[in-house]
Amino acid sequence: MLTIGWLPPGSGRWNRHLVKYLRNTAAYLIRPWTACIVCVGLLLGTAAAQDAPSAATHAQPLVWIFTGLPGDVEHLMRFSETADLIHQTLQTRFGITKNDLRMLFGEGDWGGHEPCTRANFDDEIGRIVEATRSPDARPIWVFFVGHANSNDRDAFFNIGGPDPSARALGKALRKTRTTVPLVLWLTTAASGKFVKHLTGPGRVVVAACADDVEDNETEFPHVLAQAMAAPGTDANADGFVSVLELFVAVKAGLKESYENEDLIQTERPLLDGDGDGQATATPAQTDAAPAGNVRLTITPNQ
Ligand SMILES: [Ca+2]
Ligand SMILES: [Ca+2]
Repeated sequence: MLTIGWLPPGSGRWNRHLVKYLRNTAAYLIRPWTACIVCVGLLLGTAAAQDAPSAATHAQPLVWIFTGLPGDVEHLMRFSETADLIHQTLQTRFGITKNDLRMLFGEGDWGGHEPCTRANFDDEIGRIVEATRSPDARPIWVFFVGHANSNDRDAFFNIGGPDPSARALGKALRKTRTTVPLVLWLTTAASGKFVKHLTGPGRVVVAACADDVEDNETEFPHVLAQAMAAPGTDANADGFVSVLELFVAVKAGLKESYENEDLIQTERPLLDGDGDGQATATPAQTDAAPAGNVRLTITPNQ
């Protein structure tokens, strides 16, 4: 109760009660505002914690390479060469250890890698989710290489056994922790159709083509493998190769590749770096900045 009752004005007791009354009134008025300020502060703090890159943003990533069914012998040889180059470059140029690198390839036993069957694929996707939830989680890069196809409703990555759909893959990856950077290299045909299912906070998604073109096969994975190995890909010479630098290098490589073959370029890679599902060929700062911040460290002897 905020009252001073009746006392003779000007008496010592009156003054003491007046001071106490004013103090109580001020406390009463300030309390809700203080609570609001604390709440807003906590909300901002939480938002900042969610938006802030994980402490391990620049740690070397864990990497998965999924190469699906390659097709005929000619494609088998080409995809094998490309997947091996990515696999080798990650180890030699970027110092990714074998323990941090998983590759599934085609069918049967090819190059000592486990086959990319549906069961193995699902197991590895489960491991990716688990890895993001580990207390000492590091960034994760995932490469999808091979073939894919689409219909009006969905797209499918061609592997041994039932093909995982873009929708199913998106659902399986929904439990990843968003503070752990996740880079998805969708290098196949129809990859543009995967983007809306796989985009999300903390993710950088690169697709070989838009969702309405190139439903046959892409040059993207082969150009990407070359770019990863090329010294010039570290365009700003800072000792790191970012997703953005790789994306820019692949774009240039594709342009050159199509020009050399005297073909009209139908394959235009897209990047979504801010998780809004809008992937573009010329990323705005909101997409480019996150893609520039996720990177591979070049080992000192390279
Ligand atoms: Ca760089
Ligand atoms: Ca975007």
